[in-house]
Amino acid sequence: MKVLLSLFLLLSLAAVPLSAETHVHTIIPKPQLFQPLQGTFTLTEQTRFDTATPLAANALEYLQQQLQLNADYTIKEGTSPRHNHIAYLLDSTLKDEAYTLRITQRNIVIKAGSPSGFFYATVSLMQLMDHRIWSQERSGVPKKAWELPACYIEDAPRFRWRGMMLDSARNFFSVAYVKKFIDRMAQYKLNVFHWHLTDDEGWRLEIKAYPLLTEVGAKRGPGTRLPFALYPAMRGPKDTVQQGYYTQEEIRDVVAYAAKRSVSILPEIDTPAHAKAAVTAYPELLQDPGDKSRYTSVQKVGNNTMDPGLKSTYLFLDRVIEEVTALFPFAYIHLGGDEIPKGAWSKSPAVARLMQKEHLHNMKEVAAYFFTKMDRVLEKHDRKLIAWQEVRTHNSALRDDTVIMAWRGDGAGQRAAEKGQKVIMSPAQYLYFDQQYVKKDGEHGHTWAGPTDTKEVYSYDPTAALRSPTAAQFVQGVHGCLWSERALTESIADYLAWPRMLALSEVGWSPQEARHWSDFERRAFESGIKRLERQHVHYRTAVK
Ligand code: TNX
Repeated sequence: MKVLLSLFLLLSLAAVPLSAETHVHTIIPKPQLFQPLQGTFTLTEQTRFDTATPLAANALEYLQQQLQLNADYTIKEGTSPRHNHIAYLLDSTLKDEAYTLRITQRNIVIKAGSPSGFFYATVSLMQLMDHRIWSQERSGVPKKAWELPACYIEDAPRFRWRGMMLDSARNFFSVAYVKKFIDRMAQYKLNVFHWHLTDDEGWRLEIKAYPLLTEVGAKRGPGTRLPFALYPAMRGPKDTVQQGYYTQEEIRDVVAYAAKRSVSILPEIDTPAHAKAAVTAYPELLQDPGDKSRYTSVQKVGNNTMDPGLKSTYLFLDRVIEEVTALFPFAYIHLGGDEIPKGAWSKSPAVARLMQKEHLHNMKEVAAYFFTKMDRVLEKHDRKLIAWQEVRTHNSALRDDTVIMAWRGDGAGQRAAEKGQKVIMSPAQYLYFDQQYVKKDGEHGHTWAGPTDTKEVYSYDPTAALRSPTAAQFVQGVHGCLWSERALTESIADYLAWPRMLALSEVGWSPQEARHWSDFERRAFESGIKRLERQHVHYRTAVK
């Protein structure tokens, strides 16, 4: 039996085309082109850098900071001698995010046309170094010499949108954790941090015009206005107050931190549903006092929506968005739009008046009216709309550049792309990292869309289901979601996210035809996790 098994293993190994590349690099996500060259380059304190372009500044700063921590030196600027030298050169023929990296025994030459290109080249360079380079705390035994295998890399992403969502509403995550999360995204070339800042269970963003949003809406549990467990699936001790929000100053700091790492932040203000915290803070603005409807969301939260029949709802959101716009420079704002409960507004006199005036026939049309109006609000503030897929279903009045996030299975995203609508793929069965890896007692995570192990994430091809060849251009990219009803602590959040985020990184970046699980598995589980260990990430160790 053993002999048979080894024979089988040998044969299956032989069946995988073993390019030279498979042996020499451990870069995640896998670059488009990797050519091994002869020899190694050794980076030391004597190495000099040379850069004629300010576009490389963030990349260089990142490398220097890691060297300072782990080598106890930074490298100095200098153009000669022309060996033992790293050059950052501007090449404007290279598109945003693209780069080339040539390492020879004598020199390193990095070329890019954008800050992100320089940053990604640097991240690849660092992944070729000993994994000690990734440590975030000062090393007691600094490593002085760093060997790099000579090679040539040409690289650019498959998708321009490679996102990851963190839900700070259900469970609050500290600024320090959010920064770590963003930093790790950047290390794997993920470029959009989607920050779920409001939900039934909490409003986490300071809004100067409406202080009660955080005074009332950022706390839940005994003695507060929000019960601890709004959602029965919510885990955690029910007898303590759970609270937290981000001040505007903290937000600015996080936005700047992310920008240095080529990560944009997409803020989400979930409307009109998933808004129990907001409607509890400002019931007189957001709910019709004459509304006798009683309803619960799919997650069993009662009367959790803003009323689209009230003028004050739009005035409120307009002012909130004005502040959000001042904080987040990204071109898009996410307005939620998911899971409007059945029965919402059914007895709202304000909605009845709206329906009559605007000739709306049902609640779907009311929701469509709401989003059309909100899209105009965003337009006024020079922002584009992103929303969960529900928003497109009955609405053709949204601007063409509206992007939907398809989360309910693969089909919705596919249909949107085929209709020529911009879409980000976030199918729950592959990319919801709040789901269990495997179905097992004691395993962290939800069960409704999973289980989803790392291999399953890796197997996802965002355009595989498309029937028309022109549809692929509407797929903007991919997006993982870490909802936090069950991610109670940072270490559980880490566990749920890693190593699945390594797989996401490659799904979003690497060419489909270059992706093979066995090759990824080696890079991820032999080297990728060593880097995570260096940063004390509580990743899930088991492959299965
Ligand atoms: C569905 S996906 C939700 C979230 C939950 C998540 C739990 C979506 C747009 N809504 O409110 O947190 O499932 O997996």
